[in-house]
Amino acid sequence: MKKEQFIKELQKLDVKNKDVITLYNEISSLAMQCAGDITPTEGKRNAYYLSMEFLIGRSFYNNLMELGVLAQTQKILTDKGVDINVFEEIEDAALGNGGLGRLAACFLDSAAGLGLPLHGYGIRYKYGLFKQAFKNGCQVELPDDWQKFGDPWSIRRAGEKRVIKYADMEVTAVPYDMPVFGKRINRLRLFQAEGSEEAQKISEYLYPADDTEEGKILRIRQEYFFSAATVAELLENFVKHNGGDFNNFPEYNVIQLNDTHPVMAIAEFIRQLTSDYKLAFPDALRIAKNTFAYTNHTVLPEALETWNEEYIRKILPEIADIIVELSLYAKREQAECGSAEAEEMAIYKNGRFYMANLAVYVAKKVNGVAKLHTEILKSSTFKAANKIYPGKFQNKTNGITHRRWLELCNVELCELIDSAIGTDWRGNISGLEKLNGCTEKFAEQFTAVKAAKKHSLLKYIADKEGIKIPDNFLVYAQVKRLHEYKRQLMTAFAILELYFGLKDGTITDFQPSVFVFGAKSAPSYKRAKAIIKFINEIASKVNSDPETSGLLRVVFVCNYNVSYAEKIVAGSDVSLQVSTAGLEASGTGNMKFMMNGAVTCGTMDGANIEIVELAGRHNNYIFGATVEDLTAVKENGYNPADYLKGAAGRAVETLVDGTFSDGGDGSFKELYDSLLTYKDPDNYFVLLDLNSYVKSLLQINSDYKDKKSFAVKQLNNVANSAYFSSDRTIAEYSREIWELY
Ligand code: 26V
Repeated sequence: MKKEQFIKELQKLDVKNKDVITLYNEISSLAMQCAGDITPTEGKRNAYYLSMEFLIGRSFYNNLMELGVLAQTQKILTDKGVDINVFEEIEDAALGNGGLGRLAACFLDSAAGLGLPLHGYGIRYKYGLFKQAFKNGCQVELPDDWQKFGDPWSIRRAGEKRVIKYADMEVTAVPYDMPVFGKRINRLRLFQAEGSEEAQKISEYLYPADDTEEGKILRIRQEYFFSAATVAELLENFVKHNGGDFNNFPEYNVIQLNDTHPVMAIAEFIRQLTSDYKLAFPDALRIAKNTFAYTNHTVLPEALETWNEEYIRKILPEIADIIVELSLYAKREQAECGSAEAEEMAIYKNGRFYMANLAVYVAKKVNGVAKLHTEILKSSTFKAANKIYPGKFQNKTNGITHRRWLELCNVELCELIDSAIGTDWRGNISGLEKLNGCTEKFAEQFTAVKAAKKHSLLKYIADKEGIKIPDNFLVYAQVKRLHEYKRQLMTAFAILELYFGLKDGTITDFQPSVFVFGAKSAPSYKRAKAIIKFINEIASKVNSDPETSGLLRVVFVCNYNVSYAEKIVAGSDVSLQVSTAGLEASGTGNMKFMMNGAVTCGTMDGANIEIVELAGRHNNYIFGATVEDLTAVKENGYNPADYLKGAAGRAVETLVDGTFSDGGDGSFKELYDSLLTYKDPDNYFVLLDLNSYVKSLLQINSDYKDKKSFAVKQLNNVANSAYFSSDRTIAEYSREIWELY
């Protein structure tokens, strides 16, 4: 980056009579011009990250920070009478749904930061994840036309377009390149589908509804579309730069599959090697086995992708043939296994393709995303495969980029850290550990920083949501996708218990507290939507009750996204991570909160376990059943009604006793039934853990009275959060999977 040139040009920029969007585009384009070349270094070893989602968020501030010109840009703009914060009007690029997509963005950032050649490949959706509005407390989805502000951070590469063929149509994949700035510039290449109206649909929506055959086929088209375009490009580049001997392909290329969505790339790789380059199937398979690695991000059975063979055969017959062939090879290799094990590992059974099993069979390495998750993969989800492929499974605990999630979102805390331990930690995040020695000394200053960040958050919430929360409130936050296993409903019940307790005087001496929720529900996920409505009903009641509103408030922020998260993680005191043990693969929000000095109130699940291992259990609040406890509970027969005594019962009954209205759609009764009357009720053990959850929340509330000792707990979390920088995660992938060092 020619920084000086950028600064010079910026100084010359005429800002008069220009609206925010024009200025945004002009300044961003200037940065792009000064950035330099963004083509991967050909001829060398590169790693490629294939992902259906890249949840980049807002690029403007982050890119200027990475380029080292953010502070100067702010100053120059201020001198010209422009407040740099006006660009917050530019909405996020939300080309992802949640943790999986944000992880992909954090990984690209860290690799560039570490100077490692990792490049992203995905889809340039016309519309990102829907924008959320609330109507009578219910979620309504609106299209997210993120490109309406322009897309100055992408370069269209029309010269590198290629045709992707399906049995019934042809589609042109046009690459758009986005630079990823750091010590080196890496590239995120997103393909846009062009051609007929049908063709364009392929890159129109992220996760189009797939409850019909048509929807499922569109999804298969999407997965194949970017996988095929990527594979074709990598093979072509290899021939051009590394000679024609594909045996050497794995020496120069490693392809990481982010969950099962890009697993079709394996079949396509074999198809192109055998059909276009005339290799024998066994050779192509051997090369694939040395090229691909796969990351699993969930153990929920309903989220492990399987496809109806018929659908794939209809639009991609050669791919269907190859998957069947692969399943035969796998079976032969796995012949020594018992029939139950063979069944568990089957790639093709009962007319369906099991994409995770295909990935596990071919990938040279398979990884989980937190210690517990990897253990569950090895001992349960992929038990048989772990037995016959020892050493294939690895753990790579997730991380988050501390540049966006600390340096960008919490300048004030960073300055305090600088004053305590100097600035070296900014170059090497493990330096944060030095803070361990001075947590007592800095507790008061930390309290002041937290108060300032909380003030900005609460002001932002007041402006956006129209709900005013006083600055002295303790902030508990639960922000993440809405899903039953994440148990936002359990938090809702806990709030009701606090509310009733405050009203009837059984809870006294309570520090004023606000619960902040942020979450989108999948559009077709009725129960998750009912939970949103329920929480919004609770918020209206609690916030408008003069008896309690000085002590307890609830806010469900609308359209939670990366930019909102940047404010919430910096301004909160308590991070709620309360998933059913064993079900949250890792979580990454938990890490963002920790790094910004929120204590975790959570279950022994995902990366929470590693968080408390590092920051100390006494500095966090762990409650609820563990994986082992749940195994025992299930064996003994779980009856949720046993846990309805007292306050819990009263909270749960509000679903059906007329306290709240679901607008007449019966959705609250359905939630109630799912907890108490259906077969295998309360699948996620909400009632089992509710009591200990409320106790934990009250303990936090009581501990908060001693501001100093609470701040020490929070600082101990900051001091031990370096491990959760994605720089550490990426260094591990690079050494142990990608062999980039
Ligand atoms: C997808 C679906 C789709 C069908 C309905 C149920 C359901 C449930 C979960 C998912 C999640 C798919 C994968 C995913 O996003 N996993 C997340 O990956 C993060 C990054 O590794 C990790 O931190 C989160 O714990 C994990 O849920």
